[in-house]
Amino acid sequence: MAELNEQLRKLGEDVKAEKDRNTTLTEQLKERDREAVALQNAVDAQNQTLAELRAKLADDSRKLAQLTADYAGVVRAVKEQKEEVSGMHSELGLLKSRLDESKTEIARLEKENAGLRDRLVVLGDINGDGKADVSDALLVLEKLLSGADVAYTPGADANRDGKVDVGDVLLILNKSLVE
Ligand SMILES: [Ca+2]
Ligand SMILES: [Ca+2]
Repeated sequence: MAELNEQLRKLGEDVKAEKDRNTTLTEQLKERDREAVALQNAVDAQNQTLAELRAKLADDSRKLAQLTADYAGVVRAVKEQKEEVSGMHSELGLLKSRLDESKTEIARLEKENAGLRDRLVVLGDINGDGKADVSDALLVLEKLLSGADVAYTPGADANRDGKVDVGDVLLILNKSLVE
């Protein structure tokens, strides 16, 4: 009977020990669950951060693409402006040489024109009949004697000394006598 009691007591101890072990295991399992939840939360947070980073990267990529396109545009514009400046430069050179040619041509024409004018003016012809004779000499003389200012005309300045005076009258007379 004592032996049976002893066996029962041992069995009771074993059961208690097994219960304790189960309790410990349950606690450990609960702890594992808490850890798993915390881990899952950490993973979720990491995924959130990762998603934000990916979005930022995509945004930065778009900005970079835009900047690259803008830069390419600026490079093209500068190149075009350089070509434009170069074109304007050569056009300017062309215009300058044309201007020089025009100046030369104008000088030549003015000289030619002066020559033509000289040929048109019959020296000593005051009344405009195309020849210098006594009547012209008398006209100049009259004006000189009247004391009036004698207006300078290329025709009246027969000796071409820049003024109209008696010297021109004499020359006109001489010419009219010779012709
Ligand atoms: Ca005349
Ligand atoms: Ca004169």
